[in-house]
Amino acid sequence: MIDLYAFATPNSVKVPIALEELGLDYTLHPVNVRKGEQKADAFLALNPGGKVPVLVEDGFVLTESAAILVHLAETTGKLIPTDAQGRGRVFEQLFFHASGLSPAFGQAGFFLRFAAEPQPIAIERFSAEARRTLGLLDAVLADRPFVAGDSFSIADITHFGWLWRRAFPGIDFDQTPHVARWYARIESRPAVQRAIARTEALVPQD
Ligand SMILES: N[C@@H](CCC(=O)N[C@@H](CS)C(=O)NCC(=O)O)C(=O)O
Repeated sequence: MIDLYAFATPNSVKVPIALEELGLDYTLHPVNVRKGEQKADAFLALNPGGKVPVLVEDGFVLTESAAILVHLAETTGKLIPTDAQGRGRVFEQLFFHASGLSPAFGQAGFFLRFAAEPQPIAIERFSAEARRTLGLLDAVLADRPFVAGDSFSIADITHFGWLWRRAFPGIDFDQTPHVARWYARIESRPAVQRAIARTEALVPQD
């Protein structure tokens, strides 16, 4: 039995995408990060880090979207290659996402939208870093159909999460045609569409 605690956020959506692609049943529990529910005691007992997503599988609690994707891929033997070089390429993209693209997009969005006082140097620094990391991804996709090689993998899912929410840091695909083509292909996958619909439905309509 799989329970997923999530919201309509870039890191959350990655997990429903993987679960839908793998054909696994799961129950989605909304954690409204706009209302601060991720800092409530009940949720902190699950994840002391106070962030979504959190996966609970038969009592096993796992945080960090990349770790969750790796766990799902390893337990099913899908969405990750079996050969060492293929796996290396997948991990290369997962780490690049977690340490590079994801923080740049997150900080750029924060300083653009939430900072109490305008912080031009921070906006400039993180927006440039967001564009730089997207440019690196574009160069990768000039040579490959998927971010880690010839087949769709958890590496595609991890990048898709933040690119799905690219409006938050004010990023578009105008200068990255390979990313634009890849994104459209991933977005059109039926499992991805089901996952997005379920994730968006977590937001209350009020
Ligand atoms: N490295 C974590 C980051 C998780 C994260 O930043 N989650 C955001 C939503 S995308 C969150 O919970 N934000 C609420 C907060 O920081 O209070 C992962 O990949 O799972």
